[in-house]
Amino acid sequence: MTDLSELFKLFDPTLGTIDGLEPIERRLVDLHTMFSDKQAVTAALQAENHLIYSVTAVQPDEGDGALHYGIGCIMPGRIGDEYHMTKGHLHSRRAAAEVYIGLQGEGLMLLEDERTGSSRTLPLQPHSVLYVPGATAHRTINIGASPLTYLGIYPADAGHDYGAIAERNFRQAVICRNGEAVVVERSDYLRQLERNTATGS
Ligand code: PAN
Ligand code: ZN
Repeated sequence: MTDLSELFKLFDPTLGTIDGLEPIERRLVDLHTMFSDKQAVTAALQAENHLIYSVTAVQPDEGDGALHYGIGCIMPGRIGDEYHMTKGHLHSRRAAAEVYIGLQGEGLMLLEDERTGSSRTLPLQPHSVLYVPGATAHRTINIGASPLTYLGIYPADAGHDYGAIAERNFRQAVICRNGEAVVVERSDYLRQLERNTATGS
């Protein structure tokens, strides 16, 4: 029988924390390879290995039909023009879907279908519920000026596969252009960064 304390938790939608549980912190050094602007990564790391996001996971039960969930909190900010984001992953059990619920702040979710390579971007904000289908790489991005917090609920046996994304990254990137968040092809963004370096702009 699952312990009563596992059945009920209090969470703070502003801080993105769950009472009594220690968050896992992801700092710039943990995902520096994911951001495209390498000069900006180096400059930011020289200043501080700052917190990008934290996640607190709850695993109340295991086995067939059981659920796990987590609360995430992504700090506002950018590395170069690219907004703070999560590492992103596929579920090890590819069929496992997930539900995201926006709690606070202004965000986006980047979904990339592993089978077709096609991408979709959905808004993640308070009062929104997002369904992430199976076999879909997912990354959360804070495009606002305050922390972005959300809940994610997934099958207990989903598992987290970070390998594929760590190797190839998402095909699209979310960057700031003229004060607006825009979704661009990462390859185009990388070419633009190379041109800027070559021309010294
Ligand atoms: C979420 C994520 C959370 C952090 O709970 O784990 O947003 O992102 P990364 O796991 O990519 O670092 C989830 O999707 N769980 O399955
Ligand atoms: Zn997930």
